[in-house]
Amino acid sequence: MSVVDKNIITNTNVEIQPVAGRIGAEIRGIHLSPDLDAQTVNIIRQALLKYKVIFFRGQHHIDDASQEALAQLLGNPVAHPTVPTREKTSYIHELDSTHGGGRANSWHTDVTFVDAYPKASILRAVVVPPAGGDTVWANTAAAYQDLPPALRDLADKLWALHTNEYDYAGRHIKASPEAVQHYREVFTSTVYETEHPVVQVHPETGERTLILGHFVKKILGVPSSDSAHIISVLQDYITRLENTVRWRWAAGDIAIWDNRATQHYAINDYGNQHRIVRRVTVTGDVPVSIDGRHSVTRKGGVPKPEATSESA
Ligand SMILES: O=C(O)CCC(=O)C(=O)O
Ligand SMILES: [Fe+2]
Repeated sequence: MSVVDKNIITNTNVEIQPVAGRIGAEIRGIHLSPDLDAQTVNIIRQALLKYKVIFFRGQHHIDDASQEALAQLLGNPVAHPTVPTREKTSYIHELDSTHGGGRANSWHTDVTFVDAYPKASILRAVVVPPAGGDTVWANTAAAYQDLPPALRDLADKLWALHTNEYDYAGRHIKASPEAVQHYREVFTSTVYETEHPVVQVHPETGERTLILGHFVKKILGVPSSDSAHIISVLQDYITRLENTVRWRWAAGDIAIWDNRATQHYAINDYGNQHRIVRRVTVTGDVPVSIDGRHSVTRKGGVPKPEATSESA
């Protein structure tokens, strides 16, 4: 039974079916294309803000070029800062399970090692294993609300350093050591370090969301050992199962997530089966803390010394 979201939809055949209780919805009745009318684009934007990750089945007609064009409906596509785009494309970031870096089985928000990290990611399933290879998303706004008031107060004050120096490619992957090493060299060809508030104010919804995930190197202003504990406590609130949605892919599916309000994890449970997904990201704003200060890139980008945080 489908749920029609009356708050979002008026006078269309579009249906929005929540997938889990706190995050994620499947949208039916939209044939994705760069030529979507304004009302449909508005439905997609509203659903993205509300459900934080939205899924479209059966979009077999979308190829690399139309995926890139589709991203333009949400903003300006942006290439990965260090990893080259797929051949003959401007923005496609491919994750192929047989390549180094092709299995993103670690909780993260995309590209948080730069200040204005992407606001949205659009992922298309190209090759899907017969079983396994699902992706899980977690709601970082709900996680913030779940924090007990004392932990919320603490998180509100914290800033963290994010870097691409230790990326997910090196974690639990089945590619050869040479492939992993090569990928790591490419991924960190420019090393970035960026300070983000742990709690940002979402620029569109006004919600408070947590910025953490595997690019975090440390919480600023506390010893490293304390930093690890604090990150782990907050991260546990983000990844509680009640706070997640899991998607069983079929080739031709497209997922779009609000990268400012989610983390995700690609489950690496399909052994040597082949899996390929392709992603386009859309430029985001520089995050703003609850007291109005902006994130700052300290290394690898253009420094903005006027917008300093409490770094230590
Ligand atoms: O492989 C996946 O399902 C997700 C990969 C990923 O982390 C991404 O596309 O940003
Ligand atoms: Fe990702």
